[in-house]
Amino acid sequence: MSAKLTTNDLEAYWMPFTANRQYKKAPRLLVSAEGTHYTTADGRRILDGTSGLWCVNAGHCRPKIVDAVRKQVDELDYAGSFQMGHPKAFECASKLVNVAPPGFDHVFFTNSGSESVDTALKIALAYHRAKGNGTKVRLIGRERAYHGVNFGGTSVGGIVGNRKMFGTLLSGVDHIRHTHDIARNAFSRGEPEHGAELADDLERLVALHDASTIAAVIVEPVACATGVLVPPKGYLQRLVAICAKHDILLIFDEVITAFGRLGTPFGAEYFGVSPDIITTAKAITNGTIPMGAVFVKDEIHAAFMHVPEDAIELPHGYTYSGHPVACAACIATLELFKEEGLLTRAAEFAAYWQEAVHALKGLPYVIDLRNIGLVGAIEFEPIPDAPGRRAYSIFVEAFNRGLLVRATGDIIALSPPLIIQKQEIDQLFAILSAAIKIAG
Ligand code: PXG
Ligand code: PLP
Repeated sequence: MSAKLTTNDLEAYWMPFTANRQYKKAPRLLVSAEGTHYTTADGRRILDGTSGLWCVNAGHCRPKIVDAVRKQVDELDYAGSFQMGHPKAFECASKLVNVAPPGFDHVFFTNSGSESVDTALKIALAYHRAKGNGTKVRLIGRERAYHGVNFGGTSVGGIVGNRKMFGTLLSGVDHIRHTHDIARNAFSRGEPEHGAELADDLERLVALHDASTIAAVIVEPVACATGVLVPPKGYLQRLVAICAKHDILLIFDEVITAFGRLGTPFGAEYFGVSPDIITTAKAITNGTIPMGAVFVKDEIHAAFMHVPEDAIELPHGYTYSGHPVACAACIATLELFKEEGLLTRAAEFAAYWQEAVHALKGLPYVIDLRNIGLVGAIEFEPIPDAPGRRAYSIFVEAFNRGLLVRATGDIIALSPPLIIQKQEIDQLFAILSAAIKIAG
């Protein structure tokens, strides 16, 4: 083995979504975690203001989940899911449909949000074909959307920087407008007042392409990764109605909003609407083991069940779909969520959280503050000709002061573990406002 391959060599690892050369000059290394805090390689405690990457909803290294994983690895390390099964996958699916909104009676397992999205898009296409509507082949996303990084998710995604390097992507994809409107909605508390009519942009695409060619629309109920765009009041309701009118499936990408982030078990429930398919991942195992799940309504599942009994209804799946260790982690996570009331806990803290977010008003370069559930965002005026640099500097300053936040463009996003205490919320905002004053 080459001598340069030591553990201190940062070179070999090509890090995802990272400025690799900049990072490796001043690495930020996390070595352990517990509850709401990480510990760095140099022994500093860091308050986790982002639940990892929006996934550690119950806090870090919870013994119940750790024990379940340990026991499972020891008992059944791996079992395939193609024409085979193991009990925990069935138990896990049953427990998941019990926490899902009414009507979502079937679960397809994946290993990530990106895989959940591509799975959902494929199910939508195959569903229409199974119903005899094989011309419904177009997929509609939304500007500024993040649906992961696989080809399907990149295609329906709407973040230019994530798309432009990768060719023409899927054909037959179009996008409706995003809902961000600082001019009318800056400093909104929860859902903004203005913009429900932006849902009508789907009617524009229906007029252009014809409903007979459109299979599905995919949206994040709250577009988190792009910088927390909260849907205007009435927007999602309008989108649901337009989809129903034209027999277009509505996919809610709840990779972030599922499992309590908004104060309800799923985001669909927060907004009182019911889509046709829901994609999840992340907090499904509290981030402990990779896993994703696609929830479908009975009507969709049933459409696949008309082929002969010995035919495979959906030729799709992953080597690790329903992995035993992921299923064990998921079951323990759902039990922990239930024991501690975590799927609704954000609702108890949302008002306190909202006040804390909006108390940042007036700090330098802050042009918008947004919040919903236990999610917050601070948008900054960009440095001329250096987009993203201001938020990045604040992120680094906050980290040096003991707080992990997420910078995306010139927006700082916040999403602490749902177990956070009020005093830790105060601490989070004290560090953040100091970082904004110094680095902003
Ligand atoms: N859909 C949505 C709505 C997401 O937020 C994915 C799909 C993809 O999931 P995977 O597991 O394949 O990464 C996501 C992921 C950020 C950030 O900085 C957001 C995500 C991932 C990493 C960072 O906000 N969202
Ligand atoms: N590529 C090759 C050559 C494979 O054999 C497989 C799975 O068998 C895959 C890709 C897909 O891998 P996964 O099922 O882990 O997504």
